[in-house]
Amino acid sequence: MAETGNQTDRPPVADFLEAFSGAERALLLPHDNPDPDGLAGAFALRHLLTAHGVDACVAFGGMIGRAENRAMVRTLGLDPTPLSTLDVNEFDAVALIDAQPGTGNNPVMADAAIRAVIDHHPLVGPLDNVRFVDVRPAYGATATIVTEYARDAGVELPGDIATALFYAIRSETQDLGREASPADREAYVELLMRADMGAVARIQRARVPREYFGTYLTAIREARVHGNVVLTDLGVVSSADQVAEIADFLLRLREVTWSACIGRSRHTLAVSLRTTDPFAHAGYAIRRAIKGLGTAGGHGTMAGGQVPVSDDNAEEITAEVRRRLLAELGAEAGEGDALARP
Ligand SMILES: [Mn+2]
Repeated sequence: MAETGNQTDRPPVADFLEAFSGAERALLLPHDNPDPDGLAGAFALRHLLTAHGVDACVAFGGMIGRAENRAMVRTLGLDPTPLSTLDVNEFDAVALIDAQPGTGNNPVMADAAIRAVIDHHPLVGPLDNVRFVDVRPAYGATATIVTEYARDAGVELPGDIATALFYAIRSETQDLGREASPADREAYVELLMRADMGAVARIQRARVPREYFGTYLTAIREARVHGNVVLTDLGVVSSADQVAEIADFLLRLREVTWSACIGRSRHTLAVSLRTTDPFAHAGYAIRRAIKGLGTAGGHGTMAGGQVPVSDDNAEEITAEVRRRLLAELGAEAGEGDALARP
């Protein structure tokens, strides 16, 4: 039976743990190219499951691309396993964290048998076959949901995991300034007292390779302003995370309320969309824009999508995505105006 939220005095964590009773080996999956929120949430849940006698493994599809995310994993000694190195048949229970089935950003298909979905993105489809569903779109981070689980279960999280959860809420909500709820604020303060702030600083100011600056150079050079929208195309990127980071970066442009970034890694076109309008629906906008081409999901002010491409059609599909995005956002079509000139 699927249920969302708490309907009795019984805390959701009790139902979460019950859903895994009898499981021997659980697979905990954040979305592909995982961010701090998915990773921290998965490791905290692993700790909870292990404390209740369930062996659990945190795995991920794609890659951990962003320098801060790599630094988080390294600095805090987290050890997520690339999914491609695992035999998924060895696990008898799967949980999705910070993700939902069928959204295209994780390897789980909509009809796959999974035990639990814990997420803060709006519910994408019915999850009738999932034993435990806790989806809270009002929350700014999945890390907040999981922090509540530990609190309610009376489990003290190790310092590294508390630090990871703290950094997750911080980065996901831009220090509680973006889509944060009172619950996020409460979890943030609770974790602040336990987090290793030296580690947080090392993560946040992670060192980067020279190519990182090249990405910004391309982003600015290729950026075009179409009225209310600034859009750039990074061409080939080494990870989809770069696309999201640049979309965040461009949204600081004073004269726009939307920023969009496109980039291609291997056979996937990644698209990120951001808005300063708290009443906008970036998730719906991007889903409409790439309908029939790919899959997408997201929150009100930030969303992402992925479109499969081949070497033959990448250019044509990129142009189509660009055209449809601009149309969806009511922006001027055509070449646009160069963002900056040297
Ligand atoms: Mn999240």
